Amino acid sequence: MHDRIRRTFLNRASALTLGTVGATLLGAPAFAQSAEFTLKFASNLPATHPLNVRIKEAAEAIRKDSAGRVDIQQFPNSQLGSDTDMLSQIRSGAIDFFTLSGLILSTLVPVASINGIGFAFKDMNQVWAAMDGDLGAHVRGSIAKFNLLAFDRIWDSGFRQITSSSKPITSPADLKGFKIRVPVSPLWTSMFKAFDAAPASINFSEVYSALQTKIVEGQENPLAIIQTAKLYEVQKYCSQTNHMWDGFWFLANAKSWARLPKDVQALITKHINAGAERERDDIRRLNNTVEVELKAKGLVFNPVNPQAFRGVLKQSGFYAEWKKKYGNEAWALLEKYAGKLE
Ligand code: X2X
Repeated sequence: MHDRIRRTFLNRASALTLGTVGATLLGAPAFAQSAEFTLKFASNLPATHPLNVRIKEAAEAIRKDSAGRVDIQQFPNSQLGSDTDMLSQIRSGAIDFFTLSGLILSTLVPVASINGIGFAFKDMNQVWAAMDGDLGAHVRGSIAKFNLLAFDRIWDSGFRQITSSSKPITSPADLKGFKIRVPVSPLWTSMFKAFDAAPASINFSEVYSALQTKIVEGQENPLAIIQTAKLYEVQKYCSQTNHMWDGFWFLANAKSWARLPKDVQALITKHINAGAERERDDIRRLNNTVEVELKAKGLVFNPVNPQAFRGVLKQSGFYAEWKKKYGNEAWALLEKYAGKLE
């Protein structure tokens, strides 16, 4: 009994993030005073995903280069709530930094989903040219109107693939009536409706259990996420549709950002953008090995003919509809990099 209480107490004490109290209680020397700027970063991804690994590394570099003045606390794995919750928190300033898919951000900033238009980008060269070029600049400009700052470099999520527990998706016809989880975003729902699927909007924090309990048959995500979130444990098939490219904007609450001194802003910007470049490299390398690893875990892969899927979207009026929603200027920027879509 006594032991159990003590262990619980120790766990609690060591769980304190800003160690001063815990360290003193445990008899360790009370080290450095707490930081001058304590900032919260939140993400929906597991701690093992390259995005969180590189942000942890950047936070350490920032702590060191600022001689302990800046402490970025990291909350991966939807610890602070679902994407929908975290989006409200970054808007109110309850969290300072948040990595969010542009497609989900589009519930606030409509044009932010434009990079997710189905079968637009053919490869990563097109993606980086667009996102580091005029299309990305246009999206960041729109984000800035909502009291949010998007850092220059978008982080890679990857091309998305469809997984399923019931059957492989080999042609567009296999999507008819298919119960698929999609993130909370009108573009995702619209695209899977164009295939006559039955999309259900579910935040990422609920995806594993939704698949496990068979509330939905399938979901779609890049391989790096299928692996790090262990979705292969509750899915059998992986269809290599590459149906859209998705990335994470590193967002700051503009008001909390403006309160930071210029030198602190410069330090954070430098290390976070450098982290994004490294993470892009990690994902590129991971894409060469992850398929073999997932196959070894039992996932069954199949290729598809992307033209067949693209044809259905075109016929259904999907491209025309979204061109109208985004407007000619934004659409022209997408086509500048992806080529003519209609
Ligand atoms: O929710 C998802 O599927 C994820 C993790 O890919 C996004 O953040 C869009």
